[in-house]
Amino acid sequence: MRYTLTLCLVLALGLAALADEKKESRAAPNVVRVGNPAPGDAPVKEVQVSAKKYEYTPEVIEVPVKTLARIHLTATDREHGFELSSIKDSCVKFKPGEPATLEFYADKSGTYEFKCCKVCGIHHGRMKGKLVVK
Ligand SMILES: [Cu+2]
Repeated sequence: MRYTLTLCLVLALGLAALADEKKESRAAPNVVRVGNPAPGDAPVKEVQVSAKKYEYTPEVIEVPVKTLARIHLTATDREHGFELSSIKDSCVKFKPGEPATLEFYADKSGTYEFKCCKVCGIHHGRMKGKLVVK
């Protein structure tokens, strides 16, 4: 009997710890990190990008190499997406009033195309821009 009680207590504590962990990982639901992880001491460049049918402002983002680009995405008319074409699973979607942030550590210089990854209308396919790392 005592053994069963102890076991129940241990299980309950374990579940509570699990629940806590889940809460923590959900703390920042709208930040998506893509690509290689950034070293802890990497400089950060904050960039604001707004999206509407069918363009991003700005269309060209410049980030110094070996910098963490923290790209804050807002939509002004309807839901849009932002995806780095050459980076797998980098699509982030965001709606008016529900911004999102994409973090990308630019460890190599080059030009990364980005595009909308949420079908947003007839000219969705031309909604593109460039992230220039130099
Ligand atoms: Cu679109």
